Amino acid sequence: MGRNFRRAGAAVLAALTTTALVACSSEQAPQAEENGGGGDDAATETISIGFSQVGAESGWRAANTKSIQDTLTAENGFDLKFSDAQQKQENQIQAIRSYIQQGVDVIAFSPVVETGWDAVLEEAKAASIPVILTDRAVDSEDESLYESFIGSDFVLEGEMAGDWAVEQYDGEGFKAVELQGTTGAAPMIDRQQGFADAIAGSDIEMIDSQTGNFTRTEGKQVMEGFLQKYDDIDLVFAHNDDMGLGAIEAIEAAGKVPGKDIKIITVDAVKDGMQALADGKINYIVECNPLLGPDLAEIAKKVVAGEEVQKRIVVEDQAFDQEAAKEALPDRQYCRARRVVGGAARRRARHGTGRTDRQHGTVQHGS
Ligand code: GYE
Repeated sequence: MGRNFRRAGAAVLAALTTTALVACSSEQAPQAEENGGGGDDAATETISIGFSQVGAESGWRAANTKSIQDTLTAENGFDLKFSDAQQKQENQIQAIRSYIQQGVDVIAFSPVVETGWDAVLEEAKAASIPVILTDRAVDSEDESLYESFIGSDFVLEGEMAGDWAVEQYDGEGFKAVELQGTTGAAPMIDRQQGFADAIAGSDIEMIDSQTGNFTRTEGKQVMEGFLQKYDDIDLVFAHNDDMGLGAIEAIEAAGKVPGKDIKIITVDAVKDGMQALADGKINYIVECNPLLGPDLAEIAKKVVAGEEVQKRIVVEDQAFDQEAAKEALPDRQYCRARRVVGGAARRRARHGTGRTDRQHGTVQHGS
């Protein structure tokens, strides 16, 4: 249902005009300029916001946490209460309940898994506290339980990874394995689906798939198991860079050359992943932008002001091969202009353009 919602939401948004936003790196978030400024703006009242983060499982998560903490500052008009759920849904539910009790103005969270949120979201609704989802989706059928969902299109990310695999390797009878993200998490479910859809019809065969929980350690362990079980793996699709980096260690320990004997495709494009790509140990990375703080700040302000907000804000991602990674690396700080656009419009645009346009299209990295 979560995915159905995302599709439906995307269709609704297809009519919306593309909005250009600037998501600049942590040192200077756009909200600071728009809202921090003078301080004598009588309309500016501090917004208390409770944020329940998934955990600290990956480089992506660290960048996401930093973006939120750097943006939702007192200077920008926020009183941020932040908690780390250590990848446990019960911790998130507890944190949300405590924010309800404290009577915060807004609750935001990145749901570790898709299912099981209705009860606590209904409690927030009963207390008239608006909820904003960031990064990951919930599968609630009642869309009135939250105001907006800000995050990437994970199905599309999986498709972009799979499309590239097919372009590069179809016809070679490749055997692939998959390192999945956290079981039941939206990016795990969607990236798996997108990749599977993209390779269907090619001769790339997915021979095994297991969760590495989005961490480097577990990615390494799962890859070690795969390497013991199969001696003919050609390709790894890891649902994030960290698991791909763990897989590199396992492959090297097994006396094989990552990026050559065994090709690796990952998602995220955090700095360590990009370095491994530039070094030729990873072959391709689909980006997932973690800088959601500015969008969250903007939506929270609008919600508190009683303004209408978009139900679905899709963050646009690009992808990198080795050359692109080398170019982007020197000054890569996740600072760039990016566009926020309804998913369906984007999907249409994507199908109307080639891979090159998609890769180097409207989004720019660097500086
Ligand atoms: O890809 C992974 C992180 O939810 C998009 O979570 C996020 C994912 C990201 O642990 O590295």
